[in-house]
Amino acid sequence: MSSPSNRGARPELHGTEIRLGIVCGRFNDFITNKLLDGVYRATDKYGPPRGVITEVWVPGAFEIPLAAKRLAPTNEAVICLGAVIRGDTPHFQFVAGECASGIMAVQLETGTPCIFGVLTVDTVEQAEERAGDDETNKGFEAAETALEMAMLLKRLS
Ligand code: INI
Repeated sequence: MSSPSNRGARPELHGTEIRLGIVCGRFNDFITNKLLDGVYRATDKYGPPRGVITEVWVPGAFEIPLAAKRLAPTNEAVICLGAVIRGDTPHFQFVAGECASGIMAVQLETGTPCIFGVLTVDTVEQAEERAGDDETNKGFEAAETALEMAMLLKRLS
């Protein structure tokens, strides 16, 4: 229950019993591997154990929503990791936009939270800033969001 002093605060995360799936894009894998490290740092802290997490890889961000849709029915949250770097890629906006709207569509269709851990940035430097070795890593944050949403939906069911 929330009281005025803790209203809106993130609940304590208990991930031990959560069935978690991860979809990771291989494109720019020098970044997505670091996001994945961030996810596992979070799950090492809160659960679930690494051995029970389902991790799959897809070629790039554009393929993430379809794999997330396969994982959604058997998991309580799916973390989607990718790195779309504008650079001089003219179809950046198509890849990033379709990935984002596809992930949203999957979570609304399936009822399983699908977390947007996909970097959409202008430069490699910006991507590296968001994929560091601490708890500001976007993969770490995506895992926290996944656990919070899975816990919330369990409570509301
Ligand atoms: N995929 C990414 O994950 N990041 C990118 O930056 C990217 N760029 O720049 O093109 C990218 N393209 C591949 C795309 O996701 C698909 O794998 C490909 O178009 C085949 O469907």
